[in-house]
Amino acid sequence: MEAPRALVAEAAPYPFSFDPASTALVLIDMQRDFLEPGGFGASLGNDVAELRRTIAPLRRVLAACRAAGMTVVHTREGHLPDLSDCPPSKLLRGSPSLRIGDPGPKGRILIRGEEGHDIIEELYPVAGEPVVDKPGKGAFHATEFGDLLAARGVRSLVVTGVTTEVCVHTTVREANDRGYECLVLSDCVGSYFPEFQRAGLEMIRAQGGIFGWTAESVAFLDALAGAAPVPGDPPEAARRPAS
Ligand code: C5J
Repeated sequence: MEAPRALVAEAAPYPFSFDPASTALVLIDMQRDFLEPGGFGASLGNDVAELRRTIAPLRRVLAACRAAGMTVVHTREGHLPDLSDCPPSKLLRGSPSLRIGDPGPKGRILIRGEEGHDIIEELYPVAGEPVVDKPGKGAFHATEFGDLLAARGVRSLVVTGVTTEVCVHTTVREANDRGYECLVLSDCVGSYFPEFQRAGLEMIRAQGGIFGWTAESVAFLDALAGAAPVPGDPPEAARRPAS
């Protein structure tokens, strides 16, 4: 049997070790309604540029994870057309100008099958990549997410997507409780609110990594490419053949 391949990414609060064979890349809710100009998020007055800056680094991470043969899972937040999976507490909260299920700029807001509910073209899933439709903020609640990770032997998650303080946080907190090691890529998660982005990332790595680790995507990509040292490896000089 092949030994697990431990890679190490520079991360905070300390380096993150992972085996690509048991690690999944998770892309949370990279949906048109959150990210595209003219979508639901923009119609509420949010600056989608705050979220769109995640697209370019996430495309590089997605390509590298696909090339490495890693598990890749996408999620979408949304509801059935009859809203039977949307609790009144979510439907009626606050007094937004548009509610879930109302006609929005890209179809009914957060309803499965509508244009705005789907994933942006730049990060569109390819055949074989599961897409988890979730009615809640977290990826585990009322979905097959936990089962599909277990079926693939996943133990670590590299978490990306939007928004940092809502669906990313909810998913990471629950994943942590379920025993997954979570690395959140700071330039691949986004919030409409810069102060929430900063605080959201700090909360994850506070107190010795209370929910997980954070790293820039380049650190993860370097590790995946084998650029970072592997624990237990002899130092570079010792690996060089004697001349
Ligand atoms: C997500 C939200 N995806 N902010 N949803 O974070 O309502």
